[in-house]
Amino acid sequence: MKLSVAIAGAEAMPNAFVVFRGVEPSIIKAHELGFDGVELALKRPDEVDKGVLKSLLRENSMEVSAVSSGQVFAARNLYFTDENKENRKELYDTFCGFIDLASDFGGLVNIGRTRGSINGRSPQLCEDLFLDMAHSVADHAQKRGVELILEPVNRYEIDFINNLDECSVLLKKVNRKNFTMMPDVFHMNIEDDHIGESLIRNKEFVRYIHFADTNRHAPGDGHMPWDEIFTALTTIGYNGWTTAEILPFPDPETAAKRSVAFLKGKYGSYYS
Ligand code: LER
Ligand code: MN
Repeated sequence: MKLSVAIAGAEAMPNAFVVFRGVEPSIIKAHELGFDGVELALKRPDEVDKGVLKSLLRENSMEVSAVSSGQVFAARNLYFTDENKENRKELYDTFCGFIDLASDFGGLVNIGRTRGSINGRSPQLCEDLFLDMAHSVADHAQKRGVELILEPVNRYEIDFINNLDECSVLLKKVNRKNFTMMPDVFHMNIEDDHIGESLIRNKEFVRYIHFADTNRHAPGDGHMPWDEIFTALTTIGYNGWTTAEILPFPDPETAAKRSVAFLKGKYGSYYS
């Protein structure tokens, strides 16, 4: 099982859930601390220079696990359920850029909060708006050999697709092979009935995982049922990326070191 950490550009908003900022120094730091890869939490596709990224990854034996898009929602207010045509075009272009980037780096693009909310509107209208954009971006991703991964997010951040069961229902309507799911155990702890059972029930779509503890600190620093989670992951034969998407508490380096030590310990017990 491979371990990654979410990082962002130097100008990421204070509320970005990343350990390190500044793409280039973060890759070096993440490698030194024992991660196998980085998840790029980007606002825009041109935030990274592909040539620089490629050599940095090679020099540090690192991979990009995925490109994630939370900042597109948080910093640019672009989302799949928006009715405004110009905004939809800007979002589509942004996702096509992320997909093109992911075709060289990692092959996966996340859709978290940027799916948007319902916010008092017709749920059917919002679902139709989501599906329309989902199909458009999936078509572009298909041409580039890239996959999209939809992340259930807790009710305090968004009111549309909060748990894995709801996500699976929607993914069946999307009905594209390159459109699956990114569970995040922080959100599952709030929304899903039992984390292990839900992972097993929705296993057909589980493609990538975000890890944090219940307080969104480093794994091991809260009361997340990690043994239930690892038992479920081994039961479903999950062997993909696990990405620490955590708050930099008490400081970025300590949070990163604790994540690596705790998770590598669990990988040793469950995957050797
Ligand atoms: C936000 O809480 C989160 O988990 C992100 O990965 C989704 O945008
Ligand atoms: Mn997440």
